[in-house]
Amino acid sequence: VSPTELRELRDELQRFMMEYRFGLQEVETKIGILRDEFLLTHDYNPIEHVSSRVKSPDSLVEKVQRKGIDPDFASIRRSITDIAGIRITCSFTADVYRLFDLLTAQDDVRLIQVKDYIASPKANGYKSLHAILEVPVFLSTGRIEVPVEVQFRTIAMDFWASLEHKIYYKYATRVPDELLASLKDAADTAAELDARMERLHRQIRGGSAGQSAPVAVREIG
Ligand code: 0O2
Repeated sequence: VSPTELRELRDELQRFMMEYRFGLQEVETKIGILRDEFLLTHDYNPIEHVSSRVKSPDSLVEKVQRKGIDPDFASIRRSITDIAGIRITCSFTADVYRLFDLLTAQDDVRLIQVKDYIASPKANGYKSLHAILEVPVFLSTGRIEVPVEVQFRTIAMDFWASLEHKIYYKYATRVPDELLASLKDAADTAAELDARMERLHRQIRGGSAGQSAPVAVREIG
C-alpha cells in the first residue's frame, strides 16, 4: 500500500468514526433536554446516569471478524449498528420505559430494533432494554442517518451487568458453573430490590406524578 493510499484510508476511517460521534452527540442532547425539562416540569429526574462511547477500532475489527462481515466501510455501516452506544441508567424500571417512549416518539428518531431483556432476561440473568435508533446528522455535504444503540437499565441492573462483565473477562469467558449460579441468584435479588424500591417510591409519591423524592443529578459524560 502506498503512503497516499494509507493516508486516504486513514481519512476515510476518521470520517467514518466522526459520523458516529455526531450521532451520539445528537442523542445525548435529546436525553439532556428530556432530563432538564422533566426536572423543571415534574420536579423529578428519571435519569441517574448517562455514559456513551464510540466502539474502539480494536473492538470493531474483532466484531467484523467474528460476524464474518466484509471489511469495507459500506458493509460495516450496514451490518454493525452499535458503533455509537449510549447507556442510560434510570432510577426505576418504569422510568426506563417512560424514557424509551419519550425518545422514540420524537419525529426525527427512527426505531430500528428493540431487544427487551427486561421483559425477557437472558439466561445468565442480564436485564436491560436495548434499542437501535437512527437519528439525522446534518453535515456540509447533506443529511445522513446515523444508528445509535441505546441501552436503558436501572441502577440495580447496571450494578449487576458491570460485575458480570468483569467476571466474564477475568475468567476469559470460561466462568465456573458455581459462579454462574451465584450471578443468576444475584440478578434475581437485584430484580427484587428494583421492585421493592419502586413500590417504596410510589408510596412516597402518594400517587402524584409531580411529587417524587429528588434523586441525584449527574452530567452526561
Ligand atoms: P460493549 O463493550 O458494551 O459494546 P453483539 O453486539 O452482536 O455481540 P447482539 O446480540 O447483537 O450482540 O447485541 P445485544 O444482545 O443487543 O447486546 C450487545 C451489548 O449488550 C453488549 O455489547 C453489552 O454491552 C450488552 N450485553 C448483552 N448481553 C450482556 C450480558 O450478558 N452481560 C453484560 N454485562 N452485558 C451484556 P458488547 O459489544 O458485548 O460490549
